[in-house]
Amino acid sequence: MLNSIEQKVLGKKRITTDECLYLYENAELGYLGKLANYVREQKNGNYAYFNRNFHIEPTNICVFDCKFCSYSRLIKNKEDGWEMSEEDILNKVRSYNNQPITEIHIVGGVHPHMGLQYFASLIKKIKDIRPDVHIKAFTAVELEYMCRKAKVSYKEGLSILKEHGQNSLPGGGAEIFDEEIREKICKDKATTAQWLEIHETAHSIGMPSNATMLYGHIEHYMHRVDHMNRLRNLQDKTGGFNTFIPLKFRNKDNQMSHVEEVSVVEDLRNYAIARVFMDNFPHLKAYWPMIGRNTTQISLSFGVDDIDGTIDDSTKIYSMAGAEESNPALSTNQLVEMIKQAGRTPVERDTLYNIIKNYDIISEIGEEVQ
Ligand code: V47
Ligand code: SF4
Repeated sequence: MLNSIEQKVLGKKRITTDECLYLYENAELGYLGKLANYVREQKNGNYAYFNRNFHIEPTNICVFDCKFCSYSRLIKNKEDGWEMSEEDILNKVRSYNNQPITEIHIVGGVHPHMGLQYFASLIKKIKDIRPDVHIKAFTAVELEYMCRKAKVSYKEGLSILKEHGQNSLPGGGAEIFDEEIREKICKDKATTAQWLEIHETAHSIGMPSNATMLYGHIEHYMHRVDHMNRLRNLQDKTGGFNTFIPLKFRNKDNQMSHVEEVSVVEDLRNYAIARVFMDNFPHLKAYWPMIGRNTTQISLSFGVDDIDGTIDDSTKIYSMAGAEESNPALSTNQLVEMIKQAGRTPVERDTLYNIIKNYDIISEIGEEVQ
């Protein structure tokens, strides 16, 4: 079977869900790396993308209680959590006024008092300060809650946010689509069908999005295959996804701390299989604050072509869950060096993968990298 899978991949043919499961169960790391690297280089050459962004997490107070989440504080334990005021948020945006960031990533807990109108007006105010910046905001879980509370359809809710300046959706909240596993780790929040419908609706009104998969907890390989297959099918229909982002489950300080984390070998195998299976996703992202700088560098040889952004110490989701990066921030210079050391060409992109700077060309013509 490995031989026929290899022939398909080299012939740019799609592999089936059974073949994907076979790879998870049987293929060793070196073999997978070779296949994934072939696909990666066909799609993205030697480029390794990053962007200049920062995160705003308006609150970690959440009406839901996902078992893997180390970050949220239930509304009943409100005093342990944080809530940024609108002025705090706008001041944070103003603090980047002289910096060439291209993206603001806004996600947080699902707060019962921060609704659609509040966020729409917030986005408008952010855009008034930085009209040039792309706003990637709100997971499908936050959007489902906002629309339900505001009694509007997903299309109406998303259109309001779009009119106020929101450009795209991040990929969070997908977790694992299998309904039985979802019931065990994050019951009550947006269902699989709702997550997929919200992304489909966003694509239909011209808002692209990303997709994630939380892996390495109580799911089995077949659940990862099922998850990626549902995304691949939706992408066939809409073409609206930019990037697939596998997220490794981290076990510190959450209700699933007894579940052991998977190995780095498993992380790399997972990236490689995702790259081979998700043939209609243009990009595969390793989110560096989650897996650390070393694994991120190696992932660039296992299918990954994007390592997210400078982030500037502005997210707590992973440090609170035990990720290597306790204060995630890398200067552009550090990201560029990290990529070069891995033998790839550093390319700064915007959210939609338009090239802003190719750092190989720039260093060849002697321009200073800042
Ligand atoms: O949906 C929460 C994950 C996600 C843990 O679109 C955890 O560019 C591991 O989706 N261990 C939110 N993961 C973050 C997210 C994201 C991040 C970076 C870039 C983009 C993008 C999207 O974080 C949640 C959940 O799957 N998460 N807790 C944990 N203990
Ligand atoms: Fe809330 Fe998101 Fe954490 Fe779930 S993962 S508890 S929805 S913040």
